[in-house]
Amino acid sequence: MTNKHFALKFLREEVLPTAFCPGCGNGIVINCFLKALEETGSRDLSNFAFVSGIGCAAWCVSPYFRSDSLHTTHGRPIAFASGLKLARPELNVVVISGDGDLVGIGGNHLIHAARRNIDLFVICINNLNYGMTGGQVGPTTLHGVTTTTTPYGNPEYPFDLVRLVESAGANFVARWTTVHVRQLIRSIKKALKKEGFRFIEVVSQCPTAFGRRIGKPTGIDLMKWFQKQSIHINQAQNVKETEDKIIVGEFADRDRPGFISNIYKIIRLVRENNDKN
Ligand SMILES: Cc1ncc(C[n+]2csc(CCOP(=O)(O)OP(=O)(O)O)c2C)c(N)n1
Ligand code: SF4
Repeated sequence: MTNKHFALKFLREEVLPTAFCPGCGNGIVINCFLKALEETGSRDLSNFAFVSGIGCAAWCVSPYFRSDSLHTTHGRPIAFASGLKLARPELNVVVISGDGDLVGIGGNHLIHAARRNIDLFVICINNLNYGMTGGQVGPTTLHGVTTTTTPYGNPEYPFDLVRLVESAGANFVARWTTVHVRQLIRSIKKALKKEGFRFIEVVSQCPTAFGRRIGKPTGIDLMKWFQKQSIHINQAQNVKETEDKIIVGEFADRDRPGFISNIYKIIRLVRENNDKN
């Protein structure tokens, strides 16, 4: 008898292998997410619903996860997920999508979902560019970096995603890279157990559309770069210049009631009031 990889029970074997390029970081994120589920005792995905937008990262869940999923329009997964969670509060609703999808075209949904503290778990795979469409500059692309649309270097500055989402009001916020698999699995396990808005940014490699334009043409080149540039939030406080660093760690861990319990409290009050009248 052959020993199957643990992740296969969560995946649709009939559509494997994935369509991702060799060296892409998306597989590492899928593996970490499924490992976290395995370690928290999940045997299948029946109490989950996954939502993604458009882009390579959005393909992580659909069609590969053996679960219900919505593969939605570009930028709108959080809007779809919010409606789904309101209608089916008993489901664990998880959004896995890219930085262009969640923070570029979908940026407004992201900050308002964090402000509402709505009970969604969002994993943003930040590969620092629009990968699927050929490597254009995006709102997370580093300053000065060469992309297909910034051949002389990016004149803009990137969002600091974790600070943005933390200050908007999310209950749980973390950033890791694809090099930090143990830490990422730990944060995913923590986020899965919490209510409210939970957000994990994973800085991930896109060798095909991004890496080869900055002299890092393989997944390993980019991962070595992430490792070199990463600094833990606790150490970053003692370092003067952190602009070119990837600050990793957990940035918020709060326990404010989530939007679902707040709104259902109001629904109950309205019903009680109606019954009286
Ligand atoms: C409304 C709309 N605008 C633009 C596009 C083209 N488009 C498809 S994927 C994509 C970028 C996705 O980037 P990201 O979310 O970072 O995912 P990645 O492919 O890098 O994983 C864009 C702009 C689209 N599909 N729909
Ligand atoms: S283009 Fe980039 S993000 Fe998309 S599959 Fe290839 S390596 Fe991954």
